[in-house]
Formats: sequence, C-alpha cells, structure tokens
Amino acid sequence: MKYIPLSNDLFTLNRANLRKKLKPNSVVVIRANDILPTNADGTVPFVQNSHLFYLTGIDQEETIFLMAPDFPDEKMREILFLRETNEEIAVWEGHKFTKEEGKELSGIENIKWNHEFEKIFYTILAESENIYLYGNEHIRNATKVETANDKLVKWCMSRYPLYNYERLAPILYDLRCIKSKEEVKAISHACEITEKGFRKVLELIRPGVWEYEVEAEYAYDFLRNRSRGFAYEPIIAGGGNSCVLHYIDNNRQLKDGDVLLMDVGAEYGNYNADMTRTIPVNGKFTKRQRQVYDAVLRVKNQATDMLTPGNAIPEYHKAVGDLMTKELLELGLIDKTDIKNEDPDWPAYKKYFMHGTSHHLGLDVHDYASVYKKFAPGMIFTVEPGIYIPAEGIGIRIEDDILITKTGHDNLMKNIPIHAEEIEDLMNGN
Ligand SMILES: [Mn+2]
Repeated sequence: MKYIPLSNDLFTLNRANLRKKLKPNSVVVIRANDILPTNADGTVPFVQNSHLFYLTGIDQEETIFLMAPDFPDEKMREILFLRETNEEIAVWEGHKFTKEEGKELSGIENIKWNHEFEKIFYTILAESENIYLYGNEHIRNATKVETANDKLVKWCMSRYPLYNYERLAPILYDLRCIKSKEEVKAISHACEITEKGFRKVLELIRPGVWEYEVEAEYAYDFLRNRSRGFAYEPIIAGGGNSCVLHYIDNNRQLKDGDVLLMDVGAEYGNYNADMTRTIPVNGKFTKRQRQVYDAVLRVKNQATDMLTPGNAIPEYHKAVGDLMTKELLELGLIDKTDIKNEDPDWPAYKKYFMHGTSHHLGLDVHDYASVYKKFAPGMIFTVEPGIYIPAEGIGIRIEDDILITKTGHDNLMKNIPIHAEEIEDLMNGN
C-alpha cells in the first residue's frame, strides 16, 4: 500500500464500540476478502473486506480477526491471524506483515499465524454461546460470487450447528455510518487529492482532447499523492455521453460546444472521495448549458442545507424532488399538466433526474446504513443532483461530500471550484 497507515487508535476504538453491541459470551469472526481470479494465472488487485479493515487496519489477504470479549483468559479476547510468510513468498510476492507489524497497525496484542486459527477458535467456542458472522446485507448487493465470509459462514454453521448465530452486518453498518475524527481526516484527504486532479484537468481540457486523456491525468495525480487510484470507475463523459449515468468507456473525443461531466474520486487509505463536476469543453458554457448548470447548483445548495441532524433520506429525497420540479418547470422541460398527471411513485421530475440525491460515503463509496436512520453528526453523505437532457446532449451533475455536524454540516469539498464563472476563469487561465 502507498498510503501512510492510519493511527491504530482508530481501530482500537472501533473494536471497543463493537464490543458494546454484543450479547454476553459472544465470539466475532470475520476474514479478509479473497483474491479474485481473472484468467489464466491472473488476479484482480486485492481489495480488503472493508469491515475487517475497519476493525483491524490490516490491508492484507488471508487475515482473520477473532474477538471474544468475555473469554476468561484476557489474552485470548482479541486475536489477529496473519498469513505466515516464508522465503518463497518473500521472493515472489514480497513483504508480508510480521507479527510486530500486525500489532503496530491494529493495536491488537495477540497475533498468530492463520494456520493456528481452527484450533484456537475451537478453544474459544468451548466458553461461548453466540457466534457473530458477516454476510453482505447492502440492499443493492447483487453479486453472484461466493465471498470469503460467505464460505466462512457455511463452514462455521456446518461444523458448529448447535451455537446461536448472530448477524454482524447490522451492527457494523450502524457503527460505520458515524465517522470518527480520524476517518473524517482520511476522507478529507481523499477529497484534497481529488481537488488536485480536478484543478490540473481544468488546465488541460479543450476541444480535441480525448476522454481517456482526462482519465489518465486524474490517475497520474492520484497515484503521485499516495492514492491507490480511483475510488470507483471514473465517468469522463463529453457531450451526449453526459446523459449516460454509468458511462465508463471514456473513449470519445471532446468537442467544441459540449459539456464534460466528470464523476471521479480518489481513494486514500481505503477511504473514498466521490466528486462530480461538469465543465464546458471550450471554457465557456452556452446560455442554455449555463441555465441548466445554475438550476442544478441551486438544487445542490438547497439539498445540502437539508443535510442536518434529525432529517432522514425518505423526506429529504421528497423535498429535493420538489426543488427539482420547480427548476424543471422554469427550464421549460416539464409543464403543469405533466405534474398534474404525474405518477406519485415516479414523479414528472424523474424524467430528467432519475437517481437519488445522496448516499453514505466512507470505506465503501456506497457506504451503507438503513435509509430510515436519522441524519446524525459524523455521517458523511454525497449530495449529487443532476439534470439530463438527451435531446439537447446536455447532462449536468454536481456532487460534493458533506459531513453532518452537531449544528448542521461541513462541506468537505468546499475548496473545489464549483461556480460556473470560477470554472470558466480557471479554464481560461484567469
Ligand atoms: Mn456519488
């Protein structure tokens, strides 16, 4: 990994918070994601299980974390199992964490090699009643792949069928949606790296540049700043492509008079930024583009004002829908009849703004918590309204990352240029 490790106080605090949520005589066990295959002997770059990282700070494959807070022998209450390295692994794959490093990164005292896991787990179970395991409960999770933790669940439940099983996911989702100071710092840093990339790109863009050249510029800047790279597949969408919500081909040439929509964020220390900016390819918005741009920006600003403690996603999304309806009327994209005849489940504004406005952001780009959970200090949300008009080849989305505070909110992207004139000035070297 390229980043400077986060303080192990963060992971120690996370474990302490989890401990408070467990039933008496419980065991928690969670393991690293698998390294996934591509073809032949190829593999996808390793991505750690975000919950295991949250509890241990360990960014390495084949890691297992075991916690049994009520176990009589204090030394056995928290154990981290690491992949045992050898000379061959050292030659082919390079360095793997030593026990000392595992301890330093995680704050966990008792570090074992992972071949010892089964025996120790069995010993701990002898004094336990409940076993907490992790299954992915994100409402949009639709993967067909069996994960390392899915396999652990199967193995554990067939090997030890007489224990009481509990779900780790709801507890971790609840804890993870409130970010600690250290986490806010990491996400803010990812936002700063994203800003650097954006400012560079503003100088580079002109008619004739290709979308992939823009993508390459961000990648260069992110890596130079100790980021692993993109937090998610970047969307670099010129002209009509800006209306394709998940456009990731990034293979077209930018044309005079077009807008360029860029939904791009840097990763840092496993934390993510999620930004969208839409700019004029030639450095000056047309009158129509500017009208739409300012409408989206007004909705974004008013939506941000509603990201305060006590509000919640369902009411919030409805209120943003009302703001958007007003703007679309002004732009002449919908009329009063459209609104009168609208389906309450799919209001008229959805024709031009068909996605949600906000999602949690953290170790996962789409961090997860119940949509009914009230906004609370420490939550970080994106705010990302858009208006997409395929008939005019104009798609505009503007997205910032917002921290909810006790008194309101703090925009973690407040330094990233957003006003139309500001963007035009920077593009024209003013
Ligand atoms: Mn987003």
